[in-house]
Amino acid sequence: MAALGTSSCLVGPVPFKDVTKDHEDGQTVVSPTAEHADILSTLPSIAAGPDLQLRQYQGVWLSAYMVAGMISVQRRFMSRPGDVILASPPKCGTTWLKALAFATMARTTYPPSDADHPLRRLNPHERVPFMENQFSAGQGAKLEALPSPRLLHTHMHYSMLPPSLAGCCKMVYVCREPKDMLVSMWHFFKSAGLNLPFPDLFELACHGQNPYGPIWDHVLGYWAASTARPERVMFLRYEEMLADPVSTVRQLGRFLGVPFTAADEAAGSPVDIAEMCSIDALRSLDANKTGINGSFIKFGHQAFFRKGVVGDWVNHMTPEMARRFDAIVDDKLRGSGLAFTLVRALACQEPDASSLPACV
Ligand code: PAP
Repeated sequence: MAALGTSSCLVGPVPFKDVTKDHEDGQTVVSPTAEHADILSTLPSIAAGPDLQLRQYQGVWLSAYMVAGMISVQRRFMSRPGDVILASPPKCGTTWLKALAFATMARTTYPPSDADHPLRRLNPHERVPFMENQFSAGQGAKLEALPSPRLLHTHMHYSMLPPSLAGCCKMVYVCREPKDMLVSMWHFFKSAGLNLPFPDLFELACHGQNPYGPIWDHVLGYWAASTARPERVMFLRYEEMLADPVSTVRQLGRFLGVPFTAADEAAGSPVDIAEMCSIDALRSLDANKTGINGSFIKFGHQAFFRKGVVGDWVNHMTPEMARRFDAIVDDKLRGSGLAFTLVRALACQEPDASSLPACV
């Protein structure tokens, strides 16, 4: 592990867990759910199964716990020049993107060949903090402890971001074919013991009421931002990443201002990073086989590494369900220039990079 001393002399990104453990102060903080109880009590609410109540905040369906964290992000998060924000709807490749972006940005301090690379000893979520979750847990101030450039993550819709963040940070967004996202979400909740039958989750999603939904609003917000300001917002798709992870690593390097040099290429650096971050490599690590993530709902680290394929929805939806959901999504995306049409054809096939033109 790199020597950590005081965080002020570090150059980021550094693993969040390495820094914050020096800043544990045992202080009791007011829970954001209590702090924002007046707002929470006024929000429309629905039950997503017996175990999960969702509130509608700024048009988005969320647990009260997450709403509280997002309000705190909106009011308190101080962005800094150089911050890099990874953004995504849930279950669309966040964990993988965290691993790839960290390994790419920090490769001078932590070469992929390093046996003690943070990726080999920490779960990706312990390296790159989930902002609203930190705030929900009353620990938003810990983000201040991270040296610049900070690498942070959010599931917030683009429209919810504090203006300072949307205005000055580089953002990398990843989305995924929505049916696969839903299936992944269902398995994830199930792994934590939540009772949410798949048909119920599906029905909620058709009405835009799944957790973090409507999914189309999430995707369209970042899509519009990336087309308006491509130098600020990079738009990735999980299926494209799967088809060619090495190209994704190179793209990330260019976008984040740390392009791979000819010497890096000769040394195999992009290939090494892609291999180190592959689902098989990550899921085989002790750090990802054991441990718990999450404060409100607790998820085992292993639950973040399930199948990692395109088209698993065919094992959970009837053709009629798929047609209905596709039609809803197509209708919402119409005219935006973004579609999931080609990705759908890849159901349960190994994706082929040549068959996936960008964002069609
Ligand atoms: P999060 O939003 O809770 O952080 P996220 O990481 O976005 O979850 O999504 C998890 C999905 O990414 C899982 O998909 P599945 O359920 O369809 O299998 C998980 O398997 C997949 N995943 C995790 N790591 C990788 C990886 N290195 N390569 C490819 N897919 C991955």
